[in-house]
Amino acid sequence: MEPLESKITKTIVEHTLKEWTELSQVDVVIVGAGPSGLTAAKYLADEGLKTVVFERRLSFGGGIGGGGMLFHKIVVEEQSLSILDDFNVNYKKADDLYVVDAAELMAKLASKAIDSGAKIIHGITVDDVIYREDPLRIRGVAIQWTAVIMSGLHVDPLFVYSKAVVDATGHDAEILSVAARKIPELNLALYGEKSAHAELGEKHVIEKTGKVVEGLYVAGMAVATLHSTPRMGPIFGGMLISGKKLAEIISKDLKK
Ligand code: 48H
Repeated sequence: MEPLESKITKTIVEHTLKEWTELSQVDVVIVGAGPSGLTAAKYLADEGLKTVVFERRLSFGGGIGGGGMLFHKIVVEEQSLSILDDFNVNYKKADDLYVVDAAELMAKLASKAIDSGAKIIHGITVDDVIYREDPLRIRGVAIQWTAVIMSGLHVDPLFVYSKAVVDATGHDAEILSVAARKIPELNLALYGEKSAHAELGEKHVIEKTGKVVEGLYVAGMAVATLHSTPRMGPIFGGMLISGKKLAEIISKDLKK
């Protein structure tokens, strides 16, 4: 009889490898499992698009978990309530704002994205993109175990080929940064986010969400870093609306 220990190993390796084989080519790669990335993932998966989210950490939610200065609540404005409803997230009216529990938001964004069919993989850092010329476009990402990056070992990455890549990495806009630095033909410049102006910050992050260059899209706080728009603090409606808006844009682009 096969010992339990060997069964554990075989089962995990076999099932993981089967999924990784399927993930070598997808419709959409989302980098970052923060609010914008998870929201985009759910709505893209709802459209039947094969969507994978790579998250560097071993957790979901990005900046949600920190609430506002570690107070475990965040706020949203009325315009994002329909998204909270789609994710079954509870909220309480407080004047003209709505208060949401940070842990509930993180858990439910992830849970609904997974239920819709998006695959979320933790412990993976995206550290480069794939590109093609004639016409110039982004065609996927290079991925590495976060643990390998932390170890400082020289290990070559693997690749995931895709029709669209989403930078949902937050303040650092890491994917846009690497593309701007390593593919100068893209003429991509990041101007850095502006100081706090919550109202304008929310407005601009939503307005400027979208395609950056062919195959490369931006959502969430990375939009502010790209376009030099203001930060807004722990009001998260803009992040959710940005994620949903981007899913609509990509779905349209991929169905052309
Ligand atoms: C894999 C990566 C990589 C990488 C980063 O920061 P996030 O929460 O991002 P958004 O844009 O969805 O939400 C921003 C919001 O949390 C915020 O910071 C706000 C509203 N700030 C306002 C203010 O005034 O400060 O999530 C990004 C996620 C994180 O989980 C990272 O670990 C992950 O992306 N990530 N994953 N490969 N190269 N870079």
